Amino acid sequence: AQPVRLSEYRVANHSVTTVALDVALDPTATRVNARIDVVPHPQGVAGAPLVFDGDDLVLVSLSVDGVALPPEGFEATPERLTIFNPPARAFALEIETRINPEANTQLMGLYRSSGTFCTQCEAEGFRRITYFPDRPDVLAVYTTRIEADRALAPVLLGNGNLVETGDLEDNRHFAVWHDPHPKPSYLFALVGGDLAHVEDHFTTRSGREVVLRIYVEHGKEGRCAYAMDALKRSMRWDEEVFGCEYDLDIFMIVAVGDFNMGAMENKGLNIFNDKYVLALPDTATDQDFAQIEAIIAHEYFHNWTGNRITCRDWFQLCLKEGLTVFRDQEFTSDMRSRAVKRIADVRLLKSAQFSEDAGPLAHPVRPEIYKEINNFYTPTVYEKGAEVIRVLKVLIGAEAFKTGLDLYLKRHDGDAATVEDFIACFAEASGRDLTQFFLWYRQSGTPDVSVETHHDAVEGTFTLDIRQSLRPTPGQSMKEPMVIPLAIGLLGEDGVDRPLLTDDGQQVAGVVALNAERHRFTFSGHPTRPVLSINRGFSAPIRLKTDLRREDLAFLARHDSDAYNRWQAMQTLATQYLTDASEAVRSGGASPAPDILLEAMRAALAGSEQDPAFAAQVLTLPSEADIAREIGTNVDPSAIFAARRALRTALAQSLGDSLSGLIERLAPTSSYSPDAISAGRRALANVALDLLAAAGDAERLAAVARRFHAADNMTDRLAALAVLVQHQGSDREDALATFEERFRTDPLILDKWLALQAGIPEAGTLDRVRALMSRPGFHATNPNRLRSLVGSFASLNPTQFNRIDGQGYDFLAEVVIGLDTRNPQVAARLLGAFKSWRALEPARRAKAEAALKRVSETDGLSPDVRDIVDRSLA
Ligand code: HT7
Ligand code: ZN
Repeated sequence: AQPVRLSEYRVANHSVTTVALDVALDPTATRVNARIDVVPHPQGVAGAPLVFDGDDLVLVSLSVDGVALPPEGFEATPERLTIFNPPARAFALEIETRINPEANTQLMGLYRSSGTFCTQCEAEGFRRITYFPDRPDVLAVYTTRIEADRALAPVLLGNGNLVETGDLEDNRHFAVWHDPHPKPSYLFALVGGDLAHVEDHFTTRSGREVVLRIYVEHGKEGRCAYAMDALKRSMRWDEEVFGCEYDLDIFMIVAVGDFNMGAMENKGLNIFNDKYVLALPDTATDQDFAQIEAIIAHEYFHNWTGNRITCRDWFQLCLKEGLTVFRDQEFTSDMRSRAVKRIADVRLLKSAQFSEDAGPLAHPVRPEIYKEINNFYTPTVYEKGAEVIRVLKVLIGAEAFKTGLDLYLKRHDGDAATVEDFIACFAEASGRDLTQFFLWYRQSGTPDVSVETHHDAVEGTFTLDIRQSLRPTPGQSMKEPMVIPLAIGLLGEDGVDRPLLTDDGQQVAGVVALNAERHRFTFSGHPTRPVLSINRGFSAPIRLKTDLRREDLAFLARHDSDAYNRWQAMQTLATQYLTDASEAVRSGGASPAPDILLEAMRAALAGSEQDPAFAAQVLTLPSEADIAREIGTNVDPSAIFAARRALRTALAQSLGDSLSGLIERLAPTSSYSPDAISAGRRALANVALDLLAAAGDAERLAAVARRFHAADNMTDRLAALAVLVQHQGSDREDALATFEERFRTDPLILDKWLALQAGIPEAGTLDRVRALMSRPGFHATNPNRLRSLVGSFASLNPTQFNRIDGQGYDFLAEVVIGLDTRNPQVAARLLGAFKSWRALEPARRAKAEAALKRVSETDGLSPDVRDIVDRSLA
């Protein structure tokens, strides 16, 4: 495939004002009649042929203004419709195509999920329904008429408001939906099937009565209450915080079981992976509840940031995704704990995005070239895209940020906008030149920032010498210094923040901004050495190195007024210890003593009941992947695992009594509720349980098994099972069998069971995963099943995916090759698990490279997998 370049953007030669679709649903031969009102674009090339996109389409008929086009007047291939001499005025194009939803295993365009007809059009799926200028800057008003056999599809849903329904001959019926808001084709959706629904209502602040409906498989209606409540809270919050009001008479969510991603924000008709809708205490964990709340909010918030204001082209993807992630993060912070949310977001950013930025798949938040757009729905576009907006907020201040955002929402309503349009609003609101800030969108890679401190007791000054650098990344060998705001504090011996005074005695706010490679900041009024707290709240997405001593980190973990940095200090302390210990395992040297870390953990444990959700984060050690990222090169996953296991054992031995006491005190006194406070208590108890069992003591494991059997909710049941599966010789097989038996008819719940087994850090796991793949109930084409089993194995089980014999890599390559012909999007995502292969030690690196080459040498790869494998090997 030829690359697409941002620099080559041109307006479409033909735009579209209205679309009337008439879709007669049939499992294998759906007929689509599209009447498309076309106008030559005033800025397009006059007299240019009309070229519409297609993908796997069969043309049945074609006419212009009601007159069939002669065969010499056009060319129709499955991928393109070209009309050689279209009228130089507005005209109506009528196109009939025939498609086969049943055979659509890519899950893009119109397909069937457990018998339900549904669509997925982002990014380029509409062209699999009809020929169209399938690009986000072509905005049109859509009317959709859907007809189907009533028994097959009693429910027929489309975008916008329902305007007509009726019966037809032969037990068929129809529905007509009209969406008055001009939209790009990627926001088109329709659904037809035999679905149940739950209904509620919302009155907007200007008095619009909105019907809310969630459609699910029959029998699942009882699992929708939490999602519905999250939707209503999202609608209210968006009005209150961003001034965004809903704009149709109905808002619908449809949950389906076969879905390539999490959910999709189609106008008025969101389609969701059922994993992110269905939840009851007995079927969903606290984490599932939190994710459902966040994803419902995210998709709803797209109604303004994405739908009312859409993207000019796919290079601008972060404009809707980064901003909408920023908005959903703010929502969760308001609904739950801001500090805990920040920690969770930074954990995700570091694990998913920093690793992407450090490897062969690194790309800017706004890419400038792509071959397959589906491969750019990445942590960089989403999570770093949100982070960059947070940097902007810190830089210009909350007030100017709000003014800028209000301006953006007003000025660009109805537009297909660019990142430049967005930033211009903040430049105007703040009166600042944001040219250098724009580098956050253009330069890939994570900035390295190093801080050296110097205390002069005689002068009473404390000096920070700060340096920034940015490593080369694919396609970008030279980098420019970025603007980096660092929130800081200086703590006295009493643990209290001292005033920040410059060397001439002026008090400054708590942020210093870098804009050059080196900076020196001197603070006065420090006869004794203060302890530096820097990058508070993770004010910039950077990799930070400081000269803080371990004692300083332990001090910050106890006293920092910034909760995020209290957590970060403990993480840094543990990461430093674990990187040293991993090196010791590798070299056969003596492991360092973990005394300071043990003491810091003991102190954290002592105060943990004041804020259990926060303490649960503090007591969670860095993951193996976190340590690998810190080590950076020549990584040996087995050594990391051994070092981490030894530390966990030491913690279990040293803190055992305190951990058991804590678990007892946190025992629930009332029935399960998914609220954040109760979830925080469960999280802390389960972190303590996991640590306590780490030494593998038989009695403690037996207690975990009892907890598993006694659990009255999925959070505690799964947490206990997760502990058991990590320990050979425990009751794990028995517990796994009990779980399977109890939930065997519920694939979504069995996904959790699959994921836990895929994560077992033992040599037998690969065989176990293979065996699980071939059990009768495992549908190897369903994305949720694949992600739970294969995705978890490749991404969450470092020792087994990175087996020294290379069999973990071979397995993934084999799955990807097999899946690619059916579902390239999911195959390409799974292949992304190789993203850190170059950081491995030589033996594993060679095996990983061989597996990637095997994929690369496979004939007939999809553009999706070809793109990932080529970039991975480049
Ligand atoms: N905007 C959506 C992203 C998306 C997607 C969703 C489902 C299947 C395929 C997809 N391709 C792109 C979801 C979101 O970010 O809100
Ligand atoms: Zn989104």
